[in-house]
Amino acid sequence: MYLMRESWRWYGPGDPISLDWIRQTRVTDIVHALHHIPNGEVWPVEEIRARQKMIADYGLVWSVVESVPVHEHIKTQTGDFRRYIDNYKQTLRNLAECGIYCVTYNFMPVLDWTRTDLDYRLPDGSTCLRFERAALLAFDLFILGREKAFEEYSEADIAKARDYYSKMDDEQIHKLTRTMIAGLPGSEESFTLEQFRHELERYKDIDSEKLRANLVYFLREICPVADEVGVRMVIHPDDPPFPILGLPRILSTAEDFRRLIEAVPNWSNGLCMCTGSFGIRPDNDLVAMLREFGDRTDFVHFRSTKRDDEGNYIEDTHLGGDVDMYGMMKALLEIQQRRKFRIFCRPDHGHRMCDDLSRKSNPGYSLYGRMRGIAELRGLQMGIAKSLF
Ligand code: DNO
Repeated sequence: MYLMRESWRWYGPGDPISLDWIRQTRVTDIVHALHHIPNGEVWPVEEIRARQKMIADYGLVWSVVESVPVHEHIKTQTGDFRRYIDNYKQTLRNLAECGIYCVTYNFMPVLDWTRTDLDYRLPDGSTCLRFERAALLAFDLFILGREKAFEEYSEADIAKARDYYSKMDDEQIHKLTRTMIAGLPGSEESFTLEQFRHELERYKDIDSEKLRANLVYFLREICPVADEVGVRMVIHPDDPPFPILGLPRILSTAEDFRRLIEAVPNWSNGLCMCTGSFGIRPDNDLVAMLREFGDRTDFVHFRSTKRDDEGNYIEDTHLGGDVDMYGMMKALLEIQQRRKFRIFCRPDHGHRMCDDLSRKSNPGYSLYGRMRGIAELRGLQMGIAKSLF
């Protein structure tokens, strides 16, 4: 019987959730990145090894990189993008030399993941991350003031956003702005409004087809190297999986990934199955995606969202929400038995609950919330595995 390997994302020595605590969750593997190295530069072997040692001192193994960030110049194919691609290849070689073979990345323009509320209170007193469409629109139309936005939304939407905005005080405006563009954990960029407008400008002539072409170009460059050194590149889906702020999207559906592997069939071209991101769209059949792409799925983010009919969603408990976690776990375990080659999984964002509420931690990356998640998932995995295999 082969189980998936349970991992935990650790942000490094500054993470309030220490390796000492992480090992008490009984996960075996660590998901990590060298966040101190500027985006686009090579990750030196010595630095990778130093982190591996720090992690190994706690009996844990750094198995997955999340992420080696893709420089904006690569996404837009401007400036120094060739140098950044060469650096990326070298980083992959260095990681493989250190025995790390699973690398997550995303190809989302300007912003990594986006939410409008990082501390939404649930009836039981815990808090979760939330995406509220009216808040996004209010930001886009009235705070950012993106001109084109007025052509993109319906009259009714604009009216709703205007109403939302008119009820905000300065502090709320400031908070929403920070939430949107100051960089959530894992994203390597943080902007002021002015800088952000400038970044958006770079994408004015880049639609999703162009962005997809740039991704294919990037993968055709790096995948031969990744194949050679045995690194699986697992792309993280767009989060949220629809266009925001006029920016193009390229990995929101099964069809998007299908197109990507048709264009770049290399072994190293893999997928990070983020159940929370893909799960936001009711037209994504997650279990079917696993059945189709299971052989390329080396890394899983377990998280469940609960959506309403107005385009809003909250991040629910790991077994709650809209995602069929039982179906996902069962499909993954079947794939795992066939492949044998270990699939890594981690509890993605957790609620802030109990002592989390008095501790500062990275939004989504609380201790107890994620620990509740991994405990529930561990039981689910064990229960299914024992009854099936
Ligand atoms: C958020 C994460 C993302 C993810 C990157 C992968 O919690 O899911 O920041 O790590 O998009 O490149």
